[in-house]
Amino acid sequence: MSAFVLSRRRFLAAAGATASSLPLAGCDALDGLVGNGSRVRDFLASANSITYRAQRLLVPADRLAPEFAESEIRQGQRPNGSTDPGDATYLALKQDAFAGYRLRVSGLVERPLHLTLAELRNMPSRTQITRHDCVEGWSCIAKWSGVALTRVLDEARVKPEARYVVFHCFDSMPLGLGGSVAYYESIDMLDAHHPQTILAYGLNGAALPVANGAPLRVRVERQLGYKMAKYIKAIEVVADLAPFGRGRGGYWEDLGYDWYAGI
Ligand SMILES: Nc1nc2c(c(=O)[nH]1)N[C@H]1C(S)=C(S)[C@@H](COP(=O)(O)O)O[C@H]1N2
Ligand SMILES: [Mo]
Repeated sequence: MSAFVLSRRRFLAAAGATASSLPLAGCDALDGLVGNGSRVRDFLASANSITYRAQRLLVPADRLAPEFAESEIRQGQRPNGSTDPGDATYLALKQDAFAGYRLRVSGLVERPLHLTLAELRNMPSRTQITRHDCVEGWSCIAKWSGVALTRVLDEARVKPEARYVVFHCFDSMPLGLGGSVAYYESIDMLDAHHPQTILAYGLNGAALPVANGAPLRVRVERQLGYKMAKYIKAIEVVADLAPFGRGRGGYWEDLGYDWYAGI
């Protein structure tokens, strides 16, 4: 089991190093390397599905990620990726301290929802001190507060054919030559219903800062940092990931990272 995890980490480190060591102007190179039908991409994809199935078989569905004591929080959560989205819709909401924010929950649900921050905060909350591992090789221990995603999904009444939860974000990221695309991510229903998967609105005892994804970001504690979408605009429950982006289940996945980033 530990040997398996170790080789998994090594594989991720290697994959991450390849992608991140490409020069910035290398979007083209990256696209070529991991474009549809490329051998590199097919290899990464097949290794990923083996890992995903192996972990789903070996790791109990409800296994908890380690939690820590307050004394183990050594610094603030290091902001990474987007830290100050400039998108017009986001800026308008931020100006008003997110009073106009509504979390949209749609897709394969009986009851689509539009939840205000106050409504989310009034739902039963969960606080957990966990370690965030970024694929770039750094970690941070922080205290996160929010509502369990499973509660929100229960409220929306997920239909039986649901397989994934897609998170749509406010921030846009570079993609291709001068283009940009909204950050998005996805997880399976097993992680969506996991007790530590929360929609967080609090960090280290205060409101979630803009740098870390205000007003709402997801914590998926058994996976790497890039799975934990910040600046969540909407949640869509789906049976298929193909219609989104380039069909790989997330912004970074569309650039060649693993969809399942279990740690
Ligand atoms: N919307 C959005 N979510 C995102 C990112 C981003 O750029 N945009 N970066 C990801 C990555 S790579 C990491 S490590 C974490 C960083 O979260 P933090 O800023 O709270 O440390 O957010 C993830 N979620
Ligand atoms: Mo990351």
